[in-house]
Amino acid sequence: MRNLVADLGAIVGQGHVLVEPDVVAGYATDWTRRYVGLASCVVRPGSAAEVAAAVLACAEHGVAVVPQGGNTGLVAGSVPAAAPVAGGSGGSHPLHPPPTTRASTAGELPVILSTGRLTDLGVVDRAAGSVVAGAGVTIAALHAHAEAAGLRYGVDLASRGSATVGGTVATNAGGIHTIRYGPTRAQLAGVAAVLADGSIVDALNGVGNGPAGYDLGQLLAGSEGTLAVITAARLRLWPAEPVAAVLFTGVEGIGPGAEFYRRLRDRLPGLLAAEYLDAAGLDLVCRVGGLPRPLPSSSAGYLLAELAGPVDPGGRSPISPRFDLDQLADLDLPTDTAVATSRADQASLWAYRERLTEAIATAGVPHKIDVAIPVGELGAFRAELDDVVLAASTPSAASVIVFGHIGVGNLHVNVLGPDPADTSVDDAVARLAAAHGGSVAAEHGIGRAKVGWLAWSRSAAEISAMRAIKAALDPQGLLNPGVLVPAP
Ligand code: FAD
Ligand code: 2HG
Ligand code: ZN
Repeated sequence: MRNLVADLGAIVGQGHVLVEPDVVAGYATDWTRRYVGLASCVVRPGSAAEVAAAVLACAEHGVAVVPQGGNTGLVAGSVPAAAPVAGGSGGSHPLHPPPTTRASTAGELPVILSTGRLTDLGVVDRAAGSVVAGAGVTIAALHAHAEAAGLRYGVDLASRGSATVGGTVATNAGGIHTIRYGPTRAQLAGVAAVLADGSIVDALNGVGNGPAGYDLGQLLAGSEGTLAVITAARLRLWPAEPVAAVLFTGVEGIGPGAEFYRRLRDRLPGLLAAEYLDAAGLDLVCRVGGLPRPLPSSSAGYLLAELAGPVDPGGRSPISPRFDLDQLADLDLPTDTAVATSRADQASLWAYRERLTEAIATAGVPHKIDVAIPVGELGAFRAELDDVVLAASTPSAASVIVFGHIGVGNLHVNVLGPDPADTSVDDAVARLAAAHGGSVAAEHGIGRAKVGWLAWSRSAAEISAMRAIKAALDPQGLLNPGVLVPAP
């Protein structure tokens, strides 16, 4: 391992190979603190050529590589396993390793390859409506860059300050604007990446990954670091749509919330976001965040909708609230619905939804089960959920918080209470999702946490095709072993 560290230092400069145990442990611990992995070091290449040389050096030493962007992933895909995983598959659910594991396996530990220095942002190509961004560019930086050119990037998420272009492509991230622009996959106009053998593929020229033949960029979307290290992406940009209003209203649970969403969608073509949170989530975010209650009344659930509107022709304000407020009159909204038209008021309403993940994290180490449920099944799924959690939880005093992107059925079930190492409740909720015709993973990916569940929502033929692709592109199984692809 000392040789590999020296080799990596010769490629990227010694200062960009981090070996200090506390520093490495920080990179090897996931955002939720539920997954604590083991790594030998962290390498921070500054260019695609350095990524290629670093991957090749690891391959020569037979050492696995875990690509990492902002480390905001929620399924343990961005951190190594707690014990080395052999040969590119496997899927244990390792949590909190005993200290002895660290010493006894140190020679085989993976290298975390951080993309934090790949932050080049190209000039916006207005003709094509796209921009090339380095894998380490944060989504917040990308938004600011697009906005400065009068355009918008279609994927947005509360982790925007840390989540990166590479990480969001690798997870095919969704987020709050998926109903309008689609997930990250839909924004991709090309990628550059380093394959497991150190070769560089580059399709950033604006004609995609080749109009004919296999589309490598689309293959890498959702590949979670198991097929290549993405070094940059060409991303589509959309015409900027000013936000006219954000509304926040009570609904009688997620089933009625889905019905209300359908009415909004049918009547308001400018719907940018439709988000749901249940009463437990609102209570928690108000308590932890010190936020005032948004509405005088209480409900079983709450729906937040963001509406695009035209620029004010009078030029007095950048947006024209009247446009959407008139349309809202037909919707039979509860009288105490909050409607925000100024940027500051809109941000205040968004805070109830966007600060929820952090609020949950302050309350404990959550079990996060991100599932996709057919929109028509949301009510039935929710009706069974509490009993399923209760039956699977030890101790039985678990608290359940449900929220998510209601328009696309991406639901985030968060459970606080059961021991982080106990996966019974996770398994039970994922099975319930599959029983309702849903998917065990919506937008966060499979990672290590869900690899044992893949067969509940993907066919044997699909999984065997995934294994074949993995084996063809990464025959030594060096890229993120144990993530996404289940062991045969
Ligand atoms: P990381 O966490 O570093 O990595 C995620 C995966 O991508 C890992 O498997 C890793 O190996 C791989 N990877 C990273 N970079 C590369 C690369 N360059 N090449 C190849 N593989 C790579 N997700 C959503 O989809 N929608 C949301 O609304 C959303 N909101 C969130 C809010 C909060 C507060 C938090 C903490 C997380 C949220 N997430 C959300 C989850 C997370 O932000 C996304 O999964 C995001 O895409 C991860 O990006 P990252 O750069 O942090 O990637
Ligand atoms: C969101 O939509 C994220 O806010 C995070 O996907 C979900 O915390 C979660 O479970
Ligand atoms: Zn989400």
